[in-house]
Amino acid sequence: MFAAMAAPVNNPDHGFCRDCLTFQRSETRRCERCGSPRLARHPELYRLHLAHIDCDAFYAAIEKRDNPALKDRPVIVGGGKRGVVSTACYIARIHGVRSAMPMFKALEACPEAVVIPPDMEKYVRVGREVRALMQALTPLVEPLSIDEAFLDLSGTERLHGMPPAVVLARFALTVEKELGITVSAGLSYCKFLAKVASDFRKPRGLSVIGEAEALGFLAEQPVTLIWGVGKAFAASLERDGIRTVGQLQHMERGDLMRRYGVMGDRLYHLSRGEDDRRVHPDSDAKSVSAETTFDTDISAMAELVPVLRALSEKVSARLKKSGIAGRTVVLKLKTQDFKLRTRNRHLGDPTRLADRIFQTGLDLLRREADGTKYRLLGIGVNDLSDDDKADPPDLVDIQSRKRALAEGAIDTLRGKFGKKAVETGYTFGKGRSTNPPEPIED
Ligand code: DCP
Ligand code: MG
Repeated sequence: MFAAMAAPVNNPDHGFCRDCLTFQRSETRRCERCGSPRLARHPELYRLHLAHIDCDAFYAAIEKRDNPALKDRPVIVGGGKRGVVSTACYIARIHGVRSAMPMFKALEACPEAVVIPPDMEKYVRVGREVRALMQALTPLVEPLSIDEAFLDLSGTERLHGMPPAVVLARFALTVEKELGITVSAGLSYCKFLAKVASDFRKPRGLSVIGEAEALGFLAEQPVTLIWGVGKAFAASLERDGIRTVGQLQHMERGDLMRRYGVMGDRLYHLSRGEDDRRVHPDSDAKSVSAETTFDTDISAMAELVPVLRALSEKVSARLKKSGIAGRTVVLKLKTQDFKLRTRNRHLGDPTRLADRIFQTGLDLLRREADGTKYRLLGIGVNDLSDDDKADPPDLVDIQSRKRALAEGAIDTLRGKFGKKAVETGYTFGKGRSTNPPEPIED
């Protein structure tokens, strides 16, 4: 194995084999030891430490694992109430089948496909197993969804006896052997480019974007590569004549911010490969949240707001019951195409009040209500502490203070007469007329 080799560690001229994990001294096309063509080589290979790992065709890969007869057949996981493709295996993708495609279209493109209804319980279980293997590599694992996470592998070289690049390759082999599915990994110096890299050569990819090549690489890319630039925003950039990241590299920060606000700042930095976001380890156990998935995707504030209010009250009730409060409010949205958006707002002091959670969430939500259709909305707090220092009356402004007092009164009434005794203006009547979905708690 790698660690046992008397290897010239960190010599950038040496690549390694992704199948037997041995160093490769020369420019051979195949591994000198096992003959594999899967060699990793890059001038910065042994210096980079920020990784993004994403499982390949996740749901479909699990179904193929569990039924070997499907191995060489096109497999689509999906259907059910929404009637869309959740994912398709890479064979079905050759025929043009894609996630979120209506099932009838997918079957037009690939009539011979085997369609399997989703088994979420199983996928969640495998997702957890993948995560446990990640956490064995570093405590700095930040999950983004069921099948992907960022990992900060800096400082782990001594622990593993090998540089992060090799740790990643070994991880991929372990997942294949132990869990029977495959992953792709991206390695870079920042989150943005690590995520871009992991998508490069799927399936079973290991791609590297180094610092030296970042600017040149980015210059060639379409603006949609930038995290947060969806179809609608790309269209407005296009109206301003901006199509490539390279064009953004030539614009000034002030100009971008004047035109596009906070997003302008992001465009400025990310287009230049500047991203200092750190990897935040999984903080599930340290947060209280509630979320709901809609029956049909929604984009209108008028429909999102009452749900946000109901969820905020739910979170607040749980905080109050446990005698705790949170200092950071987290808004979570999942778009129609399953992209997760989380937005945080740090409060001056911890809160347990539904109204403060709601108002903060509302402020965050307004920025995201850009016509995007959402399938999931969630709200929560983290940075938890005891509630003795929560919502100090002398720190909140007069309006919030009034609302805090009102909320205290509502709590007392609900305590006496039950949950439905008082409904606020935001949620009043919604339960009867539009049948809002029940929040699902984390
Ligand atoms: N998913 C879904 N509907 C979507 C997108 C994804 O139900 N529109 C589910 C099914 C996927 C899983 O989430 O298997 C992970 O999403 P990815 O975007 O990572 O897609 P895959 O893992 O399926 O494929 P890839 O190899 O492109 O990562
Ligand atoms: Mg995936």
